[in-house]
Amino acid sequence: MVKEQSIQEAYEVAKQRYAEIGVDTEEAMKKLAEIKLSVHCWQGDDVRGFLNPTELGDGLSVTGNYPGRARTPEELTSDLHEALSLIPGKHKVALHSIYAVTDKKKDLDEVGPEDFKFWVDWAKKEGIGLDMNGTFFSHPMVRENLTLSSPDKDVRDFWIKVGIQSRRIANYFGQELGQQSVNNFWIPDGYKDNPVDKLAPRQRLIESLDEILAADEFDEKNTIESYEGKLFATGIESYTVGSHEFYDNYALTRNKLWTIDAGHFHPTEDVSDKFTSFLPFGKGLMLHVSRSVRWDSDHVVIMDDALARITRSLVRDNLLDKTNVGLDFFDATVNRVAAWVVGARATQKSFLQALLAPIQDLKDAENSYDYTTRLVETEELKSFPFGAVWDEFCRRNNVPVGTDWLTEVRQYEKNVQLKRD
Ligand code: RNT
Ligand code: ZN
Repeated sequence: MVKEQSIQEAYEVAKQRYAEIGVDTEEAMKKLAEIKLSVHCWQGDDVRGFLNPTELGDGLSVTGNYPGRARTPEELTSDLHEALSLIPGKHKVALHSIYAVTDKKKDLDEVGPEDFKFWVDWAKKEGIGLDMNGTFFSHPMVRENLTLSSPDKDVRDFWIKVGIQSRRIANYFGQELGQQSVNNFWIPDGYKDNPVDKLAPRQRLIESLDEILAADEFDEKNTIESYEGKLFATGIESYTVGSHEFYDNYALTRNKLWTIDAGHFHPTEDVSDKFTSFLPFGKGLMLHVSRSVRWDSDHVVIMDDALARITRSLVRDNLLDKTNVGLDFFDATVNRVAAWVVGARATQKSFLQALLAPIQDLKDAENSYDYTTRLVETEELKSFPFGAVWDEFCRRNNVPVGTDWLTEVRQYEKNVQLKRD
């Protein structure tokens, strides 16, 4: 157990050190507390859902067989509760159509708000909001890797219904929980080999997406749509219908959000550089904070350079008001609750490190061409005692400090997860 007194003593020293460079640690903690993460439910059960749990496909894959996967709504909410109790602050949980809870035999295009009452009741109990994702994968109606852009009308119509229902569900979340539910659209559509026609699938996708939006008009207070592109996936290497430019333009022209998944770009591309290219024109962003290793591998988020660049850009350029920060990873080689906690806490730590900087001074140096100061100070900041501020933040939020949280996960694993067979 980390001693309360040593946390506070270390914090006082850190507070002094930061004050010397004009940084207010109390202010930084206040700002950090306002950053709500959208914690993805699918890390808990390897993206299977409850509707018709099949193997994941359509370019997505989960590897590993760590014991204790959640198999039912009760197990998944219990695991989520455990994870949320170890992450400081109040957050949101992101769902997918496949997490509908119903006794009736329903297909993916049939689930509606009534099948998410379980989740709304649970979210009310937890005091959190819910985000939504229509599920456009792992279903026999994905024909030859195509859904909303398929040349077959019956295929498109099926998925249009899924999209329409997802909006109704998200609107229900917003209404019931009193906070906007972001409804994210990602579709796997694409070709393994070189297409002859690159235009027609995109035109069909536009028509399908427009049809989904035209079905209902919802108050933006309750829900807004967001669109997530991708570079490629395994089996869909040559052409992705919903590319980044496609959704960037779709979001702009429909006044919706653009989703940037950190794993969906070329490995040398800096995703944080895109925020300030989109936001001066667009309504807002949704992020899927993820970690790609060589490709869109959806590894658990850690404090690496890519994450630091994301959080620094959002903080330094004051973009948090227009950005929804969600997580998206799925690793089945480690305890799944621990995965959530590591990824969420790493994201928060990285935000804190970004907040603990003399941002205006650095901007002034930059604007007066003093690149020497900029270089020296940003480099020095990396070894400032931000960890002591993080520990104090955890202590004040009544969550375990340091690796003490793992002791709790181990207990939970022994008493709950490992008892599942
Ligand atoms: C897939 C996208 C998408 C999914 C989730 C499960 O490449 O990142 O966001 O990971 O919807
Ligand atoms: Zn994603």
